[in-house]
Amino acid sequence: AVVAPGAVHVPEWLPPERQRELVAACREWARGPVPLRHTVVPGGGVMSVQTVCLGWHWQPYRYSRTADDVNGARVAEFPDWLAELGREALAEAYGDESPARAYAPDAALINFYDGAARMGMHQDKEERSGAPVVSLSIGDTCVFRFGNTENRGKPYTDVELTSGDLFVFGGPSRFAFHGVPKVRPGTADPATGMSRGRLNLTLRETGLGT
Ligand code: MD5
Ligand code: FE
Repeated sequence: AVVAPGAVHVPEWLPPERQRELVAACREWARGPVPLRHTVVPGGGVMSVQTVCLGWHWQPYRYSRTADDVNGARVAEFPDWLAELGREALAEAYGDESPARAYAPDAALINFYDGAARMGMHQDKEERSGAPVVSLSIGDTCVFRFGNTENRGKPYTDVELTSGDLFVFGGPSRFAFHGVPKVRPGTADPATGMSRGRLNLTLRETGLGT
């Protein structure tokens, strides 16, 4: 479904087998070299979501190779197979005539939401690239709020994201405000590999080079 120009939602795109593979990979990345943690924002606030990064480490509001706000370690490599999955996702969302072949994501943010976690309305502006963001959801269903490019408020559209869903944000939707106002605890099918909570992977081109 095209939610807005450049914003495409593909329900249940990932088969259960691929969901389980991603969950297993995320479990490993969550252990290190930089552990899954609650990000602290400059004002001292602590995000309810827990995050681990690949390729580049995101901290509010910049990217670095090392996790200077956690343990100083260099983040895990962004694997080629995950970039290939990103290209498949773009081809699915936009069709084969899309820039899918040229898509070369070099950073992933992996977010874990427990039943109480939320993400406030924000824009993703740290990347120096207008390339699309690929979002993959696994586990509990959430309410995803897709907003406008002007402000955090209305108009926005609430979309339920369930396990296996793909969402691509490109073109005019790349810099829209968005957030996750609610997770629906206990809605995950354990066959996805998530017995509780919601996992979201976003693939991005940082435009930061090597
Ligand atoms: C999530 N993550 O469900 C979301 C999915 C984040 C974040 O927001 O920053 O880690 S990514 C949704 C997204 C990315 C880029 C643009 C837009 C949405 N958008 O224009 O709506 O954990
Ligand atoms: Fe975001």
